Amino acid sequence: MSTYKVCLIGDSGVGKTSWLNRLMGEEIESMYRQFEVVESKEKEKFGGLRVDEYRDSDCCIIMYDVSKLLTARNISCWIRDYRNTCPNNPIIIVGNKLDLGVSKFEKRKLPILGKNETLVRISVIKGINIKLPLTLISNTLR
Ligand SMILES: Nc1nc2c(ncn2[C@@H]2O[C@H](COP(=O)(O)OP(=O)(O)OP(=O)(O)O)[C@@H](O)[C@H]2O)c(=O)[nH]1
Ligand SMILES: [Mg+2]
Repeated sequence: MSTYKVCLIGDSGVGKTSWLNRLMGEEIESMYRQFEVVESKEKEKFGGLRVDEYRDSDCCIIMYDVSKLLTARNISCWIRDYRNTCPNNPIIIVGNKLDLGVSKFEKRKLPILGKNETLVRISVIKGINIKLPLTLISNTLR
């Protein structure tokens, strides 16, 4: 079975590490074993990953916090950062913290999605849709 390399980036505090930890706590079905996820370093607002880490990846997850508008507005910066190295790979935009409610003005802050860009909303804490980002990736890359 081939392995998919996934870059996981997004503003600090949106829940990237929590999501990875939660997934690891799940009973891992064989399908999910094929993912190798590299998360951007802690507390680096626009740190992102290294170019060589982007270059090796098959796709990217950009996480934001549905209750924090600034993190939605920053998605386009993260897209640009990844697209500099990987113009055509799929990007899954993951809005986390659905349990806190989606900000009323979110729609205005979200970027217009391009080809190969999909948006899903999840809640790590409530366990809503937490496997969906990986399912979408495996469907897209298959
Ligand atoms: N309400 C709520 N809080 C969440 C959820 N997921 C994560 N959190 C909280 O968000 C905070 C930040 O989570 P982290 O996983 O450390 O965020 P991160 O994106 O890894 O942040 P950096 O490593 O600094 O880039 C923690 O206090 C989590 O408990 C969620 O679904 N709902
Ligand atoms: Mg983290």
